[in-house]
Amino acid sequence: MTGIILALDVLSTEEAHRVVGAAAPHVDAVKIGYPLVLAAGLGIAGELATYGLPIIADFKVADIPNTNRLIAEQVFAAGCGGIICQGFCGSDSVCACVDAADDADGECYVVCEMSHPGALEFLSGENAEALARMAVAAGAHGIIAPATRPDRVKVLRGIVGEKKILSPGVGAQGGDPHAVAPLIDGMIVGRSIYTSDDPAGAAAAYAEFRR
Ligand code: NUP
Repeated sequence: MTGIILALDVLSTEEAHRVVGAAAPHVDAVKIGYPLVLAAGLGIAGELATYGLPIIADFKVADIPNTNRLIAEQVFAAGCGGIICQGFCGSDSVCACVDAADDADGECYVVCEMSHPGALEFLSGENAEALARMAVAAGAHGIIAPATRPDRVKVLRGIVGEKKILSPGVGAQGGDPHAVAPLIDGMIVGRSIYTSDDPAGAAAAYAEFRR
């Protein structure tokens, strides 16, 4: 069983409020990223926080440690409770995000294996497993692993133990929520909720996976 994290990749403040206003009772957190923040500004994080749900910033931060820290500090100051960073820049870059998260009583999640087909070129297999080991050593609060490959989530779970696993890829990307739900802590769902004419109903359809 898992929580539902709404991936809010809509392109305006109005649309963001419309979808979150409808879906909020049926989800456990909201994930924002470049599409919405570039369209609406980072201030949207504070606005959405008023719905009472944790806001996770999916900026897949991937820079040198100093720049990562500056980015993460902005994210937490804006009202986010979590940040997603890439791991492939190395443990010092990840630690910069983890430290900023700890300072803000927030959480940092490290992308280990991505959900799309192209991830199999670089961001899977042994590379993903090394990233997961590093995320644990860096003190990250959790990792991102693909709902499109439950077998890989199982392998990564064996590495990260009790750390949280947030998993995108059900719905529009074709992942089976029943297969992945028992393996994860957060199911990230975007298009199948926010493109629906009835975002509340679409979010409620995932109720069986909430704990
Ligand atoms: O590996 C990843 N796959 C992925 O889809 C890592 C991610 N952070 N995401 C994000 O999850 C993606 O950017 C989008 O915001 C969300 C999935 O949305 P959807 O495919 O359910 O619409």
